[in-house]
Amino acid sequence: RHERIHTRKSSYIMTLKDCCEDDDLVNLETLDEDIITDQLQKRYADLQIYTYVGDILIALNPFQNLSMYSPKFSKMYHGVKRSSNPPHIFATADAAYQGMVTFSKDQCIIISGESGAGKTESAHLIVQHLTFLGKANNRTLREKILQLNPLVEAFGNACTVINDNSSRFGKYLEMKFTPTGAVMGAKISEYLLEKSRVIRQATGEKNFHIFYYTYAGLYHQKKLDEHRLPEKQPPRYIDDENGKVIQDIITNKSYREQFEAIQHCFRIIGFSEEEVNSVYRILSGILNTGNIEFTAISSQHQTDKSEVPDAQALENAAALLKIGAEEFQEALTSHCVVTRGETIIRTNTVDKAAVVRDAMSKALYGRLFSWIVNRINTLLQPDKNICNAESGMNVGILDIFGFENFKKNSFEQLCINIANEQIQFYFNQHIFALEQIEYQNEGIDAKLVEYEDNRPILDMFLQKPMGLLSLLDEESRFPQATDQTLVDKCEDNLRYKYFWRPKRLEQCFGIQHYAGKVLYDANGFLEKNRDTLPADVVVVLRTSEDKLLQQLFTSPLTKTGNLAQSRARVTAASRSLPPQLSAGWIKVDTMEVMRHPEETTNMKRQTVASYFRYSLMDLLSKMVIGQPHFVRCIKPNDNREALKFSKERVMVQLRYTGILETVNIRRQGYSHRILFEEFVKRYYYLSFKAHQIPPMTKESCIIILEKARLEKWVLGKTKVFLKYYHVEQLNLLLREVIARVVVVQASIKGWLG
Ligand code: AOV
Ligand code: MG
Repeated sequence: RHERIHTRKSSYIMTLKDCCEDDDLVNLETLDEDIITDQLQKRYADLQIYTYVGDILIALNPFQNLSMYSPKFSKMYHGVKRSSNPPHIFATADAAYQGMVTFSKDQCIIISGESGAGKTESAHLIVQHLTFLGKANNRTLREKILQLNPLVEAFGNACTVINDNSSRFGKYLEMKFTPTGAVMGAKISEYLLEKSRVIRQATGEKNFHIFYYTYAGLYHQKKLDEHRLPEKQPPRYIDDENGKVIQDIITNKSYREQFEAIQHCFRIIGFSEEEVNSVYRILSGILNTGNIEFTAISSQHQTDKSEVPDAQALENAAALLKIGAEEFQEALTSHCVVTRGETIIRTNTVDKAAVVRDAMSKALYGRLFSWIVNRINTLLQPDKNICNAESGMNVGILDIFGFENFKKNSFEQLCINIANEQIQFYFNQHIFALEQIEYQNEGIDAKLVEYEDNRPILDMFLQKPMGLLSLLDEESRFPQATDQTLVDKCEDNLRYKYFWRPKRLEQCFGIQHYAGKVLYDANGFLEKNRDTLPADVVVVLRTSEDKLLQQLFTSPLTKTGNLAQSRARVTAASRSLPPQLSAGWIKVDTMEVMRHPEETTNMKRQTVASYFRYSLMDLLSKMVIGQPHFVRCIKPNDNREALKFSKERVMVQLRYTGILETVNIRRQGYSHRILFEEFVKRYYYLSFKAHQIPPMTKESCIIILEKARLEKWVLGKTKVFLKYYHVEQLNLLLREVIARVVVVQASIKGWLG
């Protein structure tokens, strides 16, 4: 099946005609949805899972392992023209890398697609190829970078009904390079971990992978006792309908192997043994915390008091978290209120105590996750002796949780889907809006391509003060508000065709997302948005004798980085955009003071929704500074079956991602638009002598373009308009010329002795 890949030789001197017509949808003679889908289907049957639309890559999930990702393939796709080889994810990684080195510009690879479409796998393959290209002569660094995704994903991914390895957080991974393109470090930013999974999972779903791996590992190391984990009765947080979780953990070899793999990741990346042991203890502490139960003490006067009837779980948790059991119990069953300078202790009802317990587990896990990410970032920081931060460049890889539509959708799905909505908007801006505005400004005659603009939907969510997230925040501030009043409020205020309320379902509302209709159940929205962690619990956790745990609750959380920096990035990015766009580009209020939702002391409370806004802004601010490359993952069927191509499912995805329109604009349009001056600076070598810098004019551009024998380029008022393959050809020529110069210089040196 991969014959073609093996037989097609890669060569610098091939022309565009070598390109197999089928590889790029832009070459299709007639265009409609059916033809595009048929073409993809035909290719899929041949296991050609990748297809181009100009410079955009479509990736169909093969649902089987393909032998096309070995180092041999990395070599094959290194620095060659796209058309020399069949489409491949390595070619996209390569284009980003070459773009970074040639133009000294940051790059960003945006991978999108619905849940289970293959984003995370694609991200891994990109990292693999970039590590290869980055010539990490330091083997340890290479290994560290390769271990970083598996480690973070063990903590941030879980089995859902759609995907056994579903990302439950958004991840932006920046690989850092020296100006000559040697990899020197990496940095991860994490977005919106679905913490609620720690305490509860939907039917057929699981907790985060790491709980099962750890359980299996501790079992085989005979350390379950030490971690107060039972061999029979599963802890509540990982128990399921069958009650056979532990049996599964013990017998399933893969859990144990995964544990070994994670141990390896920790070691290679550079975590200390003490740190890793703390991590396992905290995880076991969380599982034991989940087993703490409460009953009501009813006396004549008080019915709202709770106690812990069986102290075992409480003592276990306290021992693992290295806190006092009594103080712990106090913090769960009561809370301090300060009124008029006086501190009063109020008791918690059984329900309230259970909520506090779960809030603590979520906070523990969330902070542990952030700590791991931060620690990785510290350990993978570029060595200052090799390159200072300013002269380095990076390729960012975005892999978020894909669009989700379950039978029951909650607050988490809403956030996930809004994030996807924002990524789609970014894609549209880049592919359609920006490009067409430039044609107009530059006086270039091009037919306008119509596309589905999802900005109104984003407005409905993000606008202030009447967007859905603002309304949610407003309701979250009222103690009397309920999930029902929230839905009422939305219905009264959101006058959009994208919002509706189903008749017989009380607490539900529907949203017409770009990727389809989703019905949300508002039950629990307010509580999830408030995400409160009582100060009493924080106080107790701060007394922990575990160094790591103490640190989790004392040092301020620097989650996604420095606000001032991201604000500066946004401002800089919006300046470089045409005014029509920059206003709506970053839709969040950059002046908001951002704190972690759990940092409740003194200041006005930060909700999940407002933190989410901030995260989105921060993410976009990172993305907009780089040259984007898009990978569109498509799920060929819903049964995860190899070789099964459901035409309807694919068609729907092609439609909502606007592929037909993308093909159209890529066919007519010019994906690269370079200022005359920049163009001359970059390419004058091709037709002028090195010391003979020509004037930075349109005329010089023409001389260069003609010398390179390119056709079909266009000149605007200030810019050269090029197709992606023009740029490819120019870069190859440039590299050849530079190589010749180097050879000549070397020989001159030789002659002179
Ligand atoms: P996702 O990241 O897009 O979903 P994944 O990357 O986790 O999806 O892919 C889902 C599954 O599809 C993987 O676990 C693999 O089994 C298979 N798969 C995907 N790409 C490939 C490939 N190139 N080769 C072989 N198998 C593949 V989510 O994270 O759920 O949105 O939140
Ligand atoms: Mg994923």
